[in-house]
Amino acid sequence: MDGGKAFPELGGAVAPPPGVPGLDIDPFSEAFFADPYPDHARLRDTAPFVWLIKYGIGAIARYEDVRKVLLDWETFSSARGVGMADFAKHGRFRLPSIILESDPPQHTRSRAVLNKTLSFLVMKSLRETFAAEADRMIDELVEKREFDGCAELAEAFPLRVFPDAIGMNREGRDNLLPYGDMVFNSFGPPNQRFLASATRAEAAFTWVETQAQRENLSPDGFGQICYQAADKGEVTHKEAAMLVRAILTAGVDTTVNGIGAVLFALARFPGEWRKLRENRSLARPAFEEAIRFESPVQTFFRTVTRPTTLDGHPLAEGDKILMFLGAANRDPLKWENPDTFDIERPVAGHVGFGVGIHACVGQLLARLEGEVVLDAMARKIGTIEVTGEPERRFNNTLRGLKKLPLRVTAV
Ligand code: OVV
Repeated sequence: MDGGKAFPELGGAVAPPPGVPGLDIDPFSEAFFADPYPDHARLRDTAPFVWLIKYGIGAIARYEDVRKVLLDWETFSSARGVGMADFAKHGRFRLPSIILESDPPQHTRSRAVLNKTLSFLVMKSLRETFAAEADRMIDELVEKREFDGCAELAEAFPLRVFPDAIGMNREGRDNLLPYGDMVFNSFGPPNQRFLASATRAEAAFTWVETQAQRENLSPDGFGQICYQAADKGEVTHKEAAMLVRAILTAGVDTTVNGIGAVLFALARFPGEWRKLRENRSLARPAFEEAIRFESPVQTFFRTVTRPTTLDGHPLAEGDKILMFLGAANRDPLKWENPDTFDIERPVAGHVGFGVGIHACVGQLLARLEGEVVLDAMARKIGTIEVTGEPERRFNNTLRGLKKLPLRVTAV
């Protein structure tokens, strides 16, 4: 592991500051992951700013507050890490990301390059290939009739199209999911879940660094766009490698859980599946609504840079704040029937991709993947049903399944 201490020393029953309600919720426990919604409601209903006693950390779960903090990057910094660990106090377990874990002006330079790398025009160039792969994959699954919606579709599709599109080697692609799983676990507390995933992905550290080098990316993959920007002096060549690392880290587990979310939702809400079959232009809105409904990325932290207040409570420089994106996306003060999956609702403004300068830079890629899969399904599948108990995959940041037994019929 590179840089600093491997695991931060954190947490430990810190009493709330005067006037801030303390809650005994552990948002990084399996009990919470199994059904976060009652606790999300407690977090939202108790007060705008609450205290998580177990970790000694302040938290926000209402839509308006989460949005406000996300938009105010000057007060709520990402540069000391967007996980529970504060880089300034606890060290870091990998080299910081120059996009995720940075503020302007560094962030602005990094972001400009990734905006180009993952632009609308680049996505347009990928669409035909992605759609053809989705068609092929759905044809096979319809033929099979019964399959695991996770392994055989939600994971299989991104793993089929993403590595080729960025221009990766054939070897080592199996590192992508364990590496992402570890990094997304690292944003939570240093619990057993994180330690176990770090052990599993130990070898992936050097692999990801090597894979991000220019000579290991094919000339026609979109990873090269980062290096072309470096040739023009927009970032250094070392930074280009760091930006490719960011795409490799953030680009797979997220889309896997996004596609998993929409499959699971459509299987549980047959009325919505019917609407999609009747009107394929709902493919993109359906994916978007699934991002709101399940919030594959559940939480991120920020670090306070200067004295400020939240709900009237003073915050000091160095305080960490936990933002519940998933709770904000189901806040009844913002959303009508928030717990209903409705592919025709006005879903704009959800914070599943964040908002502000750090809003997901890969969201066009995520939407493209979601859309082509749903479009192929709507043309080829008649009915979808869940045939067995779905199993959750537990991660400190990501919400999703590891198993989703499905049966489909042809149209
Ligand atoms: C959004 C995200 C998640 C995980 C890693 C990164 C970004 C990164 O920049 O490395």
